Amino acid sequence: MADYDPDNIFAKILRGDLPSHTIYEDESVVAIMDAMPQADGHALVIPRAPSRNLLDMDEATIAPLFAAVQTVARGVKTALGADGVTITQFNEAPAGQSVFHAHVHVIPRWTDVPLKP
Ligand code: DGP
Repeated sequence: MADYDPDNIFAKILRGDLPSHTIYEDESVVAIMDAMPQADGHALVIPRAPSRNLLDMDEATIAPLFAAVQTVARGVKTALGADGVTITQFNEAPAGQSVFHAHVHVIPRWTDVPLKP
């Protein structure tokens, strides 16, 4: 597996070197609005720990990350009156990953509304 690059975009956002719209944070994660949303309210939950993706993630990072994913998913579903929530997470470029700091997509969904391309 390729190495972790500490100058990736999400590492810069976590350090405060780049702006973002934060919707949730705790000691383990920061959740921000996605800059290229596939639906209204599309958020990203980003662990503060420097993992490249789920494949190299420390076990201690996984539980608080997915607890935060549940919190954010419940929050955006309620706040936006969504009918459901899609959770996605990509590992390495062939699987669709484009930013190489681990993150989980939380995408509110409405009946009969497709994702934006
Ligand atoms: P992926 O690596 O394919 O799981 O998706 C990365 C996501 O990150 C993609 O939906 C677009 C989003 N994104 C890329 N650059 C930025 C940025 O600078 N700020 C924010 N908020 N989102 C970004």
